[in-house]
Amino acid sequence: MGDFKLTSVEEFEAATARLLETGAKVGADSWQMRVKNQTPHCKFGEQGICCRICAMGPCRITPKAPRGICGCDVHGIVGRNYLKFTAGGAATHSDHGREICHTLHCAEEGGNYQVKDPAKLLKLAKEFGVETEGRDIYDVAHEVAEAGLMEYGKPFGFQKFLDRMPESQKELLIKNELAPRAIDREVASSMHMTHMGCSSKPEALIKQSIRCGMGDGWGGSMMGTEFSDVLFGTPKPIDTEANLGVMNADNVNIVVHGHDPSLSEMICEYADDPEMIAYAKEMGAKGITVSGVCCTSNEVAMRRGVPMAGNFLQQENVVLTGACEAIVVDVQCIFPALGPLSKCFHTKFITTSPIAQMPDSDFIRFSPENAGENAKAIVKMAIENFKNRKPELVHIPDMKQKATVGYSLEAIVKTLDGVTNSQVDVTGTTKPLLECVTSGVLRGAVAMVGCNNPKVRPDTAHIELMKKLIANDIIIVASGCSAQAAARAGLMDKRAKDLCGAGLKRVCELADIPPVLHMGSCVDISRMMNLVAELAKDSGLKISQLPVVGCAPEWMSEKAVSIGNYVVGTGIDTFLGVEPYVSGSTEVEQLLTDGVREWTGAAYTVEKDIDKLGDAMIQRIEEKRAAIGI
Ligand code: CUV
Ligand code: SF4
Repeated sequence: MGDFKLTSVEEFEAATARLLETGAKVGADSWQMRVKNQTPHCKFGEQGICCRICAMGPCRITPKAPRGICGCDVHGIVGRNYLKFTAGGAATHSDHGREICHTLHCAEEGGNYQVKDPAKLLKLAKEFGVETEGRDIYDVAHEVAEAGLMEYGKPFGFQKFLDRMPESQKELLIKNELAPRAIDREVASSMHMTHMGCSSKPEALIKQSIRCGMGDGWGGSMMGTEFSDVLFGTPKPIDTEANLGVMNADNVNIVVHGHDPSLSEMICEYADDPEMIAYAKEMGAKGITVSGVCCTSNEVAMRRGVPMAGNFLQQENVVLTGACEAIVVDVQCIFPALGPLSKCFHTKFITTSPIAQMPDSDFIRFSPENAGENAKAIVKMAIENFKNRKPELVHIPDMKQKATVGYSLEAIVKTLDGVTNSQVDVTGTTKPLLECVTSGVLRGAVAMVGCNNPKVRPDTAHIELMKKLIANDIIIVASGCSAQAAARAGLMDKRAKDLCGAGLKRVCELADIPPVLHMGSCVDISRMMNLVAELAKDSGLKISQLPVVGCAPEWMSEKAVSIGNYVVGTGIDTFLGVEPYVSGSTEVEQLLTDGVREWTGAAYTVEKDIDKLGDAMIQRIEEKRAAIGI
């Protein structure tokens, strides 16, 4: 097996420090410097007590001025801000899902995009009531795509995928008016409710925050995941590597960054093209290396084993290596800093989406129709840029870990099939996993998700929490930048089983899995929702009774709040390590950390001390076990 050692956060930091020295030489700015300039942050903003939704304001709440000019109190202002924040995130994820629906609608035999997983398509067709008998697979694909697109604006009914929920949770949501209707309607209603002179009652605002989030998790994001699987294949376990050392000094390095696999898949496709590789050699490189940052990296890692260079707060680092010929981005979580930073190096910063246009970038507009030809043009551009490298600036930290990724719900069910003592046939269900949990071999599961945030020492919370949880026989499913933190540390190496408690270690050995399972990108948190829904159905328990919790210890984006709301809305307790901007209102805080439990079966816990956050999760899992007598 060879020696195995986790990479420590100190080692990450030493590598970053070395890269920042290069940055200093070329006069580059960095987030580390900008954080200093922005500290301390505005207290009003931090507490969520500033309102600027009408031009009589901005109004900010102080002891002397307890109400805005319109008379809105602090609870109304904080609640409205929270709902607007959610709506931003839900719109973002859902629009990503919509793009994927459009891509599927453009799929054709021999075209840029094709159906790679027909079985999944047929399953979706059945769910959406689309006729499949004797039909061409592409006719089915187009009709399913259209049915998906209709979910965004349908005038009546709830999100189709709610039918995947156990009845208990679905009924609870319908009863409390939390079941999401059309996705766009939930976003628009949120914007309507937060207009001047509409809702200022915290209960109403928080309820809509949950419902809007649910439209993301059980609507837009879930379609994003499912339709991506149809187009690019449902992930299966695959080996890859993670951290900056995956970049190769001898090769043309292309880094994909953003979220939509329609771009990254195409770039990978053309980077593998023998014609392109030959061209790279002609230009003096030994080959082409594609690696990724953020969620689009997760997408191509899960399906192709493309290595992960880093997560959110490493995006500047890939340019600082001096060995990045092109950083190609689509949408979301892209630092505008990449423009000016690239200018300090030879790096081409290529934007591709009308949704994310940035100064100091080359804009090559990507669409399903021109995807092939534009991907080829981008790969060529990167190759031709190889000669412009400044050798004296090249430094790639020699640091990477092996990772096994690709644990879609389907893959988890299949992989764990053998791990059971059951006399009855439980294959193809979550029952083997349930058996591990009920017998106590596994104490429970934690879904680790979300971003990095400079407010937390980057990656420490993700990594330290995971280490603690697996040592306590709690299996981790991870996505987004959390998954990348795990992979870079080595926690997705199967040898990390030695860091687990005896029970989890045994499961890892029997199933041949790492203790932290990479379930994909942020939209793929929908895979986790489907997993818990199946676990609840297979066990006859409510979702809120399962010894399962969610955790976003370093979150930063609006999307993360939308996610948190749908995880809570699904009935899963959610633990945050960064405060949302709600501390200004005792009422809103009370609702989020307690009141919502009555409506959904779950609530939030916010705890900035990482160790205490871990203890709180373990305690919650044990309480849930005790309550169901296991
Ligand atoms: Ni969508 S939302 S920083 S890339 S997880 Fe990563 Fe994941 Fe947060 Fe963005
Ligand atoms: Fe001020 Fe009310 Fe206008 Fe907000 S809506 S800015 S609190 S007057």
